[in-house]
Amino acid sequence: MAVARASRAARCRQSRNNFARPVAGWLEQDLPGLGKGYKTVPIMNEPHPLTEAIIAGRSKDVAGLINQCLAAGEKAGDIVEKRLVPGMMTVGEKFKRCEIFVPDMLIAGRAMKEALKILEPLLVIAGVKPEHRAVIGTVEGDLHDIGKNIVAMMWKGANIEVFDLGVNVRPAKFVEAVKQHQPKLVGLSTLLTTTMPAMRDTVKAIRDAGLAVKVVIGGAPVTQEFARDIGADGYSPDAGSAVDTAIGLLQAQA
Ligand code: B1M
Repeated sequence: MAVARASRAARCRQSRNNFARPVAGWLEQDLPGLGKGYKTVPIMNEPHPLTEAIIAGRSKDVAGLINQCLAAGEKAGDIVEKRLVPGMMTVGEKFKRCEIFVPDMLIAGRAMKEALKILEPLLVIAGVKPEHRAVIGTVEGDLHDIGKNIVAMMWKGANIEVFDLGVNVRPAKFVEAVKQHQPKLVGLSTLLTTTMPAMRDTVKAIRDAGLAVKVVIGGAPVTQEFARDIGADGYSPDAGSAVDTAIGLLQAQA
């Protein structure tokens, strides 16, 4: 029994190491440091009960715990950044260490979405006419949308009308959406090292189509250096700074 468990964990570690390897050699060359796979965070020792609920995927506990945070005077944005996001980071670390598996990530993802659904109305200004427009999406091949959804929410809260194209978005679909909605800003998100080339392809497609938009990229594996390399106009490491980057680029265009 113990031998079977050990060999399962060993197989898991082997396959995850393979996954983390850079694609076709070019990333390692272009981005020293990415070869190790991913930015990582330590697992929290004593997480907040809300963070614990996210890690354990206890969706039904989320509303009550959020209300407790709000009653204690915490701001919605701080609850996202300080309570929820660290929970997902811990989930990622545990997955990488082969302590949990894809279904556990899915369940944690559901709890996170439940929490964001509750907090969204508090983050978005209601009834104010948006000053700017943006298109956002997760690039082709990538199904992760939690970070992208938080950025979309924060942008809406900063008075930007956001057209969210969802996940696994082809470069041509970004081009079509820009033609249709005429935004001044496009946001691209990716969580996988293997889909970073799709981000490059998307920026290229937007440039080749001659569209006058600023492109901001983000997501755990990407960096400022990568943004520069693929010809994006901006990079943000988190949703809070994605607002500053967006506003900076939009004002520079006005
Ligand atoms: Co996936 N997954 N996953 N996963 N998953 C990661 C990304 C991973 C790091 C886990 C790990 O190994 N430690 C790893 C990628 C490794 C790598 O690429 N080197 C991984 C893997 C391997 C996979 C699969 C391949 C697993 C498999 O099937 N064997 C598979 C791929 C599927 C696919 O996309 N084709 C997969 C699937 C999934 C689920 C579907 C189960 C689920 C996603 C649910 C969902 O999104 N609806 C899932 C989850 C939940 C995760 C982790 C645990 C959490 C992701 C998350 O929501 N983070 C993740 C580990 C991790 O992130 N540490 C992991 C919280 C979120 C708030 O952070 O998205 O980084 P993040 O967003 C931040 C910033 O990055 C930034 O702002 C956000 C808020 O501050 N940001 C932007 C993001 N986008 C931005 C855009 C901007 C600006 C800033 O401007 C436009």
